[in-house]
Amino acid sequence: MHVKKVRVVRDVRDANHTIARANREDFDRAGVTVVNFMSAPGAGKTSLLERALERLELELAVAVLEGDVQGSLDADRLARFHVEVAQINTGDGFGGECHLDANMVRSALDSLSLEETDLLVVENVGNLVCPAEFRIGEDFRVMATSVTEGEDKPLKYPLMYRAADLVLINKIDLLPHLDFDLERFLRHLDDVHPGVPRMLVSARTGEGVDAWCDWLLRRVRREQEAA
Ligand SMILES: Nc1nc2c(ncn2[C@@H]2O[C@H](COP(=O)(O)OP(=O)(O)O)[C@@H](O)[C@H]2O)c(=O)[nH]1
Ligand SMILES: [Mg+2]
Repeated sequence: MHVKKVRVVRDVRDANHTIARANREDFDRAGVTVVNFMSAPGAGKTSLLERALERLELELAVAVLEGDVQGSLDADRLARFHVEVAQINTGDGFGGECHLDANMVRSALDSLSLEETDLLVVENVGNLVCPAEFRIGEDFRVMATSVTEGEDKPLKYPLMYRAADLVLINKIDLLPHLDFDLERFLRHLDDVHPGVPRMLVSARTGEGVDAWCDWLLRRVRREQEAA
């Protein structure tokens, strides 16, 4: 008797992994580079994205997928740009989850023109734990952390700092007003993710944003050349 082997999806992580792979195949086929942008609530993801889009929208076809528990406040902030914006609310049928997973992202792909997109930025739900546990089919993970959060956060939430391909240290315009010890923070960052690329940035003043844009442009070009 011929017995067919069935791959049993054992748990949520396996299922997420399978869907993330399907997303990745769709992204690769469309030639789009995907960045999963993560941080604690309020670290400045949307502000940094607004700053970056001022330049990137002139150089690339960019799309943004906004993930929030509820509402479209961040998506509304991006309406002034020539970029396609889609919104996922985890409160609508996804149990109000604290992160985006591969299935949620998959459910939004039909509302984006992937074939016409060079760079898709997925702004994840603000949370310092859960988003790092779920791959969505992205090429890179960028984490924003801000100097108002304290130097100890890499030690308390190592997973997200470890998951990041690039760490943006935001709100450096506030350093003169804080007792944040940057050297200490960088030591803690290296304790959990030695040598991870990091950039000092301010969405308020624009400092460091060009370097971040350069990093994104290099990644997009590299993916396009490899295709
Ligand atoms: N001083 C200062 N404030 C910032 C900076 N970036 C963001 N903010 C403020 O921080 C708050 C949260 O920013 P937002 O972009 O919504 O963060 P998100 O929740 O990570 O998307 C807002 O009041 C921003 O104006 C920065 O570089 N410097
Ligand atoms: Mg935001």
